[in-house]
Amino acid sequence: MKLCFSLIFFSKIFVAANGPQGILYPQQSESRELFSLDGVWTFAISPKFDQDIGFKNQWYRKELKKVSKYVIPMPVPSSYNDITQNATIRDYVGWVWYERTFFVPARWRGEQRVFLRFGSANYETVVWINGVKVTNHSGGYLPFVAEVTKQLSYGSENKVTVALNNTLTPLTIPQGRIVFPNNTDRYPPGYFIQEYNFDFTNYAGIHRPVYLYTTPRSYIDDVTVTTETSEDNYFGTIRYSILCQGCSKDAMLYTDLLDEDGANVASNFGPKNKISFKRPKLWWPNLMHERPGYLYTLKIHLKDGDVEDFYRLKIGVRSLSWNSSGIFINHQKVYFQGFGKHEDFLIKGRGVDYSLIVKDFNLINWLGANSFRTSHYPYAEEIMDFADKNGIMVIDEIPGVGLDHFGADLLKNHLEAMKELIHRDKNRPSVVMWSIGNEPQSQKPEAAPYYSQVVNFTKLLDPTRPVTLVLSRGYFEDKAAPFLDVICFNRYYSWYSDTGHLELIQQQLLNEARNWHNKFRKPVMMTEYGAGSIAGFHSDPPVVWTEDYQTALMKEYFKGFDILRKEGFFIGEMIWNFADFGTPQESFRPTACMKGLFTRDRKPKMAAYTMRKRYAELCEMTGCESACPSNL
Ligand code: BDP
Repeated sequence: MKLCFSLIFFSKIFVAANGPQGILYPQQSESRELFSLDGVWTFAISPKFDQDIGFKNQWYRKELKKVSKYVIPMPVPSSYNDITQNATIRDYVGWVWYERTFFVPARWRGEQRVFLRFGSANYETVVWINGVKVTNHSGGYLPFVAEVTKQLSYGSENKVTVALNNTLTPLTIPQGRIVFPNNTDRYPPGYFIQEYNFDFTNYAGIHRPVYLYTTPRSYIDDVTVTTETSEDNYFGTIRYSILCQGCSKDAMLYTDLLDEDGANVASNFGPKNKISFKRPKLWWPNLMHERPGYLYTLKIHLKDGDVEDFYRLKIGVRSLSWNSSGIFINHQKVYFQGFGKHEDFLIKGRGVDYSLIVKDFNLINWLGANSFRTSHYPYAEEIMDFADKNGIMVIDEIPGVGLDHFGADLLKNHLEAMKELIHRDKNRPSVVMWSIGNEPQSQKPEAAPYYSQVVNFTKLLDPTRPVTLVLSRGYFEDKAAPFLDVICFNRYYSWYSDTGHLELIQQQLLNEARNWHNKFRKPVMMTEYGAGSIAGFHSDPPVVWTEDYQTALMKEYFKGFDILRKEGFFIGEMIWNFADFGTPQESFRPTACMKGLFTRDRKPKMAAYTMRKRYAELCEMTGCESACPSNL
């Protein structure tokens, strides 16, 4: 393959100014070591009415078992809610404490830097190493990292302590509030409840892997990659910029582009450069090509005097563009066929679990889907890796669910979460759209300046992807749509409105989708529709909560979608939800939200078979014929 060097060979190396800025996924390499701190940690909750006791009494300087009467084992990663038989722990709101010990090899002393990285912990987190605070983080769904080189004891035992608080307030993303009822006849003194504007369990805990990893003193701190293809897809271009930490001005960076077999396709050097080459193997979405999800490896080699660092980043080469009627990948129009999901499972709640990830991607392929939305928060990097590899397009959503008032302080936190999300996922080919939230009260006048700022900020950080916000207010009142590239809307015709009247679905769907497009002249897609069903409930003619009703409802939507798709502006359908998922206790929910195609433990309902057939037929109509499932 021909190699094309750009003109910026000798541009100055980028040296990060104030400590680590990157949040690259930790990995082993010729120059890096990686230790997992996952396993069983020690856990304690704070006494309900003395929430600050752990801070006042400096629990992080002691052993938890010596300061708390009730110390139990707790798996990491996992939510803590469903692990015990204790309802107080399940429903706990406030500060909980985690602790574990670990050894650090003596060989790490000296020339290495050591970092401690959490994939996520919900929501407010403070971390100490050997009693010394090393970092804190707000937000439940994104990674954070601290350099701990100086706090560790080498060749001996160390202790990490984590204090974590799941309380949601009007200023957190997502919002919540603590409500103290004032009727003392009915509630004991100090009684309060946590309320929030969403229906999924606010699982809490250390939800994603915890790693300790090393880098050399000078190291590759961050990489940003964008790709494009020529109009005929004959040329691919990869642009990259690399941030180096601790590097001298003479440090050199080299890059090799490797194909999936490890063969070198192109090489280049410099901190900011481009690689252009002929006949790239493109990253295609599932169903748009026989070989979806092709990934290259960008191997980065830093040489700073006698220090060397190596980092390998998986990248997909694809172009992404959009206009008023569609989104295009590699210059071909995309039709989304997928669903909203949740990170949710029995016992572990929202904890990362590879068996569930692999199972879910098997089911995604079995269904013949090409996309999902990370409703209603960023999913684990381990899940996103599978989306990249499988060619599953992702609408990557921030946890801004159900926002109902829009002040400057909230905006600050929203922008920070956006920044962290883009920082984490900017290089993923699967991410084809940013979603800046779900179902806000976007009819409020304050929503206009608020969302215009979130959109501008998002575009400033990443101009290469379209931005959406998932809407539920009417097209006639919504104030956020003018700022968006794509209109996503959620509706539950014949479920929450006109319950039982399946005959109204088509009319309502057609009118509303057309009105969104006519008013705003943007591509439109439906990001939620559906009905609850309890597996095993049946009736003919169908009634609500039966599997029959759920499938009958879906078929009415399908008829509407087919009409809309032919009108050119309607770009996708995502059912709510992939699987049933846990909710807080509510009298109208039988332990979970039951709108899944699968039960919570991944057994197919009738709806799953109906969807599988639908997506196979859709593929025949919109996808690449030879990529469609043939065995139905
Ligand atoms: C929608 C929300 C989604 C809910 C769904 C429902 O976006 O999170 O689970 O309603 O009620 O409004 O099932």
